[in-house]
Amino acid sequence: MFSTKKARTRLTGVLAGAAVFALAACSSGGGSDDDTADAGGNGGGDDVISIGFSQVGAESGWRAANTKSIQDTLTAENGFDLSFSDAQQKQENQIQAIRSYIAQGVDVIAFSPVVESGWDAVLEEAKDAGIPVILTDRAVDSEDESLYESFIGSDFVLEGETAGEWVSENLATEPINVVELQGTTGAAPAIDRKAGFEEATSDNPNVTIIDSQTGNFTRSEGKTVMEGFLQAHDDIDLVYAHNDDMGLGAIEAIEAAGLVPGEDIKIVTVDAVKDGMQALADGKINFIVECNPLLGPDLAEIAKKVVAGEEVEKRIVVEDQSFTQEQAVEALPTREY
Ligand code: GZL
Repeated sequence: MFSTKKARTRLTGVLAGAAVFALAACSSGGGSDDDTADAGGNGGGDDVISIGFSQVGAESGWRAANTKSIQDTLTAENGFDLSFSDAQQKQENQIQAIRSYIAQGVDVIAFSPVVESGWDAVLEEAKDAGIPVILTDRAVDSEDESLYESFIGSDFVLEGETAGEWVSENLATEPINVVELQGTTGAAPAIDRKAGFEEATSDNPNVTIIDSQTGNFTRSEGKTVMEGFLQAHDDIDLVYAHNDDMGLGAIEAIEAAGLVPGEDIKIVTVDAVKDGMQALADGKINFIVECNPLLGPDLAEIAKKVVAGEEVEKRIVVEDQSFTQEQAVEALPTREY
């Protein structure tokens, strides 16, 4: 269990608070309800949790939904004082943000690491400062699991396997040439979705990945890379895109080339955000594996437990589902994101 700065401060605060209360009781009473008098000195009251969150960026519809879930949940009404930063998909910006939260003396830090590697030094600094860290959405490859309290997110390998199994069973009953739009280079979802898809299709000789390149999880880069694939290959049967946004960019490129997405070239993606589900319902995408972005409530619950010094699970995997075109038509009216 991480003896958090807040937990230690709370004990000190209670003693100090008792002292302050005793003094106030002797005085004319009144006194300010200003929380800055809090022994924790963290700007909020004793019960307010100050949390610093470093977000990857605003690169996709998934990221927008994830940010909304976090900002809608970590509110003052729910007992949080949230400091939020957008790293514009740059690791150096996230490291800078985490250092600023350490300097600020927040009770807890949470972040979605844009890439898996290069975090040990800054996580050591947080640990030395007695500030617990929670990972959301994406994982880090640190050997030292004491550097973070918990990971909350999806199983990206399973997402890739689900996509691959559907392709193998539904499309690769004859030889198919696949082009892959990878997510951000070095990001856990890109590494794992690639591995899962390859694992699930490795026993089907009909599946051949003829090209694979990063589209950085964005619609514009997905379109540009797909334009290159169409220039380089005249026998593409399927696009496997690591997220809806790159798949939507591929649709634009396919249509600009005079081909019909979902028919001439099939498309399988991951996320199941509204725009992707609409394209699936419209027949331009053939199958989508969901990646649930609504991580705010889980993060709030874990943060409260961590700050209270309670044990938490090291890895909390959120449930994902998948959708065919028919299922998308049914699901669209009630989708939250
Ligand atoms: C997955 C998340 C990925 C999404 C993309 O948990 O990290 O990043 O699949 C997003 O849409 O950009």
